[in-house]
Amino acid sequence: MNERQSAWQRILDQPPLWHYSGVLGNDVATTSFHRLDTELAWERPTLSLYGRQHVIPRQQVWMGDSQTTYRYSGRDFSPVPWHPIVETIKYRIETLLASSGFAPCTFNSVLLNRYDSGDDRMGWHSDDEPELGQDPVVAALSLGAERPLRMRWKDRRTAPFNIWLPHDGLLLMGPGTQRWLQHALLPRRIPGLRISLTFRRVQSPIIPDDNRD
Ligand SMILES: O=C(O)CCC(=O)C(=O)O
Repeated sequence: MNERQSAWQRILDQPPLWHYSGVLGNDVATTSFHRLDTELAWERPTLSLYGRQHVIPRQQVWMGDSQTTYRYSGRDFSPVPWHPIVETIKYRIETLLASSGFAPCTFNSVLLNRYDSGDDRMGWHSDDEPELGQDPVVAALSLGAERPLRMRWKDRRTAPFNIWLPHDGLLLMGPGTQRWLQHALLPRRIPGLRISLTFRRVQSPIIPDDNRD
C-alpha cells in the first residue's frame, strides 16, 4: 500500500474505514453541490417498511449503468443515466483510491441522498444487499451541511460512534464494514441542505427486501 497523504484519516483499521478531506477542492465541490441540487430529478418514494407504507424522510436519486437495478423495501429502482458532474466525481474518486494504494474500485452506480434540513434522515442499516457482492466497498462523498454519520457494531463490542462528514469529504467504507457495522444519519438540529453520493458496484441485478427507512 502506498504512503497516504495527510488528507487521509484512518478511522478504523479492521474493517478499513477511512476519511479523505478535499476531494474536489472547495470551489468545484460547491458548484457541484448547487448544480446537483437544482439539476437532478429528486424523488421522495414511498416504501414498505414492516408491512406499512411510508414516505422516506429524505430525497434520493438512483443513478448508474443501465443494468444496475436496485431493490429494497418492496420497490425496484431503475437507474437514471449518469449526470456528467456525477460521472466526473466518480472518476475522481476512483483515481484518488487507486493513487492512494487502495485496491482498484470501479463503481457502476450511486445512490444520491438529499437532506433538506437536520430533520431529514436515514435509519440504521448496512449496505449489504446481496447484489453488491460479499464485502462491498462503498465510497460516500458529502456536500453541503456537515452532519455526523452514526456507526454501531452489530455485535455491540464497543459504543456507537460518530464520524463527522464535512463538505467535500469522502468516507471510504472498505471490505467488512457492511458485515460488521451499521450506520445511520440521525435527525440533528443542524440547519442546511446536505447531499451525499454513495458510490457502489452492483454485481447482480436484483436483491431481496430489507427494512431501511
Ligand atoms: O448520507 C449519508 O452520508 C449516508 C447515506 C447512506 O447511508 C447510504 O446511502 O446508504
